[in-house]
Amino acid sequence: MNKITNKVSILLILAGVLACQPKGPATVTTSDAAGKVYVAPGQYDEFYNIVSGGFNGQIGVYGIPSGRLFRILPVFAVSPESGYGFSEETKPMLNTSHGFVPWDDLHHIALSTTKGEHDGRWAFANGNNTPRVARVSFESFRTEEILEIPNSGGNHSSPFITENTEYLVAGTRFSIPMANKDVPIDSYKENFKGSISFIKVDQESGRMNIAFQLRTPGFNYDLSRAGKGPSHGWFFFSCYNTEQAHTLLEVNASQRDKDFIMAINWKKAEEYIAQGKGRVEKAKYAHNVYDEKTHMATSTIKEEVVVLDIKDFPDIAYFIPCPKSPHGCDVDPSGEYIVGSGKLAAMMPVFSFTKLQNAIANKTYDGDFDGIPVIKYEAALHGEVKKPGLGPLHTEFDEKGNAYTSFFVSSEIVKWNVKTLEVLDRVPTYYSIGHLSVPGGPTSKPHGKYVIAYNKITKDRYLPTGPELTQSAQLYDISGDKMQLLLDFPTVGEPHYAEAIPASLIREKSRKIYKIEENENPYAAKGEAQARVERKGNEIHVYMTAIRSHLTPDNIEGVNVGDEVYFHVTNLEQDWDVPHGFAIKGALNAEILIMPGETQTLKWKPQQPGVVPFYCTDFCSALHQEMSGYIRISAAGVKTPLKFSTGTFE
Ligand code: K7E
Ligand code: CUA
Repeated sequence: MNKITNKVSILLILAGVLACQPKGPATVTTSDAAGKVYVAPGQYDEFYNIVSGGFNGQIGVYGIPSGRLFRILPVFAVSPESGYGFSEETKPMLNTSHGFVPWDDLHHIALSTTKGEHDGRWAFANGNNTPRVARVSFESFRTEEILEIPNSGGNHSSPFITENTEYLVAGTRFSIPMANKDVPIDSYKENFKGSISFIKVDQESGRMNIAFQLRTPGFNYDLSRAGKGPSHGWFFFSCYNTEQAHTLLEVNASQRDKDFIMAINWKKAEEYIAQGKGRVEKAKYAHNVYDEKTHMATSTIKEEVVVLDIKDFPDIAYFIPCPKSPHGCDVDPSGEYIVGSGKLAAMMPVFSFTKLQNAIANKTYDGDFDGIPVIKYEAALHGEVKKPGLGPLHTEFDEKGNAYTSFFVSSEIVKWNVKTLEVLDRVPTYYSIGHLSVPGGPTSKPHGKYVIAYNKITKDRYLPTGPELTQSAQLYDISGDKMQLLLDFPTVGEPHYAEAIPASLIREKSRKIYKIEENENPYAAKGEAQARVERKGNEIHVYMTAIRSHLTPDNIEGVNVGDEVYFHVTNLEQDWDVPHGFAIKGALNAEILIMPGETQTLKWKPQQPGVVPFYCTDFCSALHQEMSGYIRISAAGVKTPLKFSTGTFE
């Protein structure tokens, strides 16, 4: 195809965005559908839905089938609600080699698995913009760890996990010159490289560290899935821009008829690393860990990574041709089939792992790219799904051998059989679906029952709220032959990937309190007797306690303009669901919300003399409005004696 006709065909497909949208809003009124999503007051949902928030840098936790939002978990975003990223204890979580980065773009969720099945231990998520991965605990529903990824130009093909959560991968979306090399942009072909990090996960603690990085050819790495069952030991990555364009990618990265799926034999890579064949390179990246005992995060800057260049190790990597800028690259529950979703392709190829292995054994190659063998398309192909829809993005699977693919352009979910490749059903989405999720869909044992669509456009589905409308999800019943729309529910941020997991795997272990006797925060006051105020030069440390319904101390004097005041607030409660908050006028950060048994610290710099009130922000008891105090601020140099008390009153 020449450049012009190719351009035209792209425009035609893009025009389809308008042409193919379902006309008018579809409504669900049957009591049948309503009954299927109704969770009566006091009843629990069957699934947790762990949903990425995209550009809000957070994770939303919803109930399925009700669609109710339970919590927003800050991950790569500061949260004025909880004080995450504002309290002294949590600031280090957002440290990077660039300094404090309070925001990121969170696209993908990976729930930990054992033997390919959900185990309810952790959720992992990527930061797309300043490359990072995070681990969230399903005990505390908090971000416990963030690891920065060096040599990456945008952490999009991440995080995807192996069967037993041995590794998660972090592949760069944009290729870049490594080691911050200053080169002309038009030297892309020569100087720009890709990079895939393999992050080892400690099975006890969940702690992550970069075991090794693969240096790969310079193009864009979009998405990935690990093999499972027979294909355990392999990873598959969708690659686009194999044209290696560095400008107007819209056109220039859509030239080739086929891009690639990159198949990586990570067990082989692991062997080479064990044999010491990796090369140690300098790289600067932050590793941030939240300690449950001290209630404090620490940030460590690391200096090195071990690198394997895939072109020097011929049996690590293979390219499988895949039509037209593939986005999703999904592996079915059996581990035999790999689905490529070319955004601009009119069909979807399904590759066979067995055939891929045969092709490698017989060297059924179609030349090479940068020294990496290119497998003959037909040799790895199980078959093509014909005329499935327009703009395929992502595929999930049920427990019955069916696949569900999202189509952005034709705005629909299409159900098809993985073995026969026959299209079985299609339903419209409102509108322009991105990711989709079947509970357990990426695991070896899908839980099935529902498919949830995460849509990019909601116009006319909800009450308007100005130029910006809510993002949304839609829930479909997939228990029968035909998919049935049950529910629309708004989501916070822009949802990309999400996973749903049976509530039974998480519910029981959810943490209720932090035991006060186990609190190892060095600034804790573990009883009112320990509450005090200490001056250290111009630092004032207030060791404060909170219990219904007073703060100790609640009268403080002897602080001057120019001092830095640290309020270390310990919540002495040992009851579930009794947090206390702390806020003070003029603070340049936020409040802190302290869980039972926990200590958190808010820093405050008084700017002017006077008496300033502080108070609890969480309505904790009938006398919550009484839970307050005063701090007296004297002008710089005025010698007001340091004094603190609670309950002294004439
Ligand atoms: Cu939204 Cu996974 Cu970043 Cu597709 S990606 S939609
Ligand atoms: Cu404590 Cu309100």
